[in-house]
Amino acid sequence: MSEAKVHSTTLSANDFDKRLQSLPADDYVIQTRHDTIALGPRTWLMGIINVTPDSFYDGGKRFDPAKAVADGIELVEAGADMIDIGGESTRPGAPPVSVEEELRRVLPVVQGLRRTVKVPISIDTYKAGVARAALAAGADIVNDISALRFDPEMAALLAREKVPVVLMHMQGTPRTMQAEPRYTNVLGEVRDFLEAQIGVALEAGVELKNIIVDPGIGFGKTLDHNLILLRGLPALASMGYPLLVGASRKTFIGKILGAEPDERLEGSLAAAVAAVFGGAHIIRAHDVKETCRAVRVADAIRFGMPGAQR
Ligand code: 7PM
Repeated sequence: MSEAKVHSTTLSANDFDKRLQSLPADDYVIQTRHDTIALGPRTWLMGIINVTPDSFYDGGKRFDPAKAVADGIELVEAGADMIDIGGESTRPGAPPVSVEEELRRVLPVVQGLRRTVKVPISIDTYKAGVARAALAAGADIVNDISALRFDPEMAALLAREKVPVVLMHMQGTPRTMQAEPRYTNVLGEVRDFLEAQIGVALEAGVELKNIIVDPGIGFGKTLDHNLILLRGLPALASMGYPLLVGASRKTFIGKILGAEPDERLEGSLAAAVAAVFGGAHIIRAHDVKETCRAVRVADAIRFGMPGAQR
């Protein structure tokens, strides 16, 4: 009869306490031009405003700037810690948009929200021209789904403006990414890609405290790839940069549940909670009120209540 292997997993009370103390990412800081944002005591929530006629979930609803601004204010009231404004759909095969058209869509919304909300505003664009104008209009953060690959001017702009950037992984381009996503080791390749693009950013003069990384859930990934990435988030969190995760209403949830985008709320909340436990610092979500409630409970389990003894 073979003997079952028994590993000692006993931690002294003191070791256990140390492990808990080291869990929260207290020293993760993002430096905007106006604020020092201490990530870590709790998970931050990025609410999404798409100012596009063709976005997969909320497309069309917010094409009117006044409506988009009103919705942004509502997202902040619902608990968004920052707002991400995008003017070009990144849906596979979506038509590209010119700088002029993208600015026509997003600038009034950036201006309107800058006047009315205090939270940081992120501009979702891979075009340096759009980022430049949005930053001048009061945006604080650039969310670049190409991680500096699509516009050779982006890195220098970010360095000059000293603003935080989200470097997101995508295999290929929005047009091609879902054709036949292929990896030998998706987690390792995403990590290597992010390290490489961090190198590009640093080389251009972007500061360490301005870098946020993101595995790009749904961007050139199969269902299995997305699940491996979400399961492997600790390997990305351990890179040492603030980690943003966007799974809200994405196709992989639809595939698991057999659900259309408007039936993906519960699945999105499950993914958000999984991301919190995987070490995500920022969750990007459409349904801010619901995600905020789910994440607050996840945070309390993970970190304890604010001010409580750990
Ligand atoms: C099709 C695929 C349509 C993906 C819409 C989407 C992310 C992002 C988006 C993300 C960061 C959506 C996305 N997703 N930016 N922009 N991370 N940093 O669901 O995961 O809104 S667009």
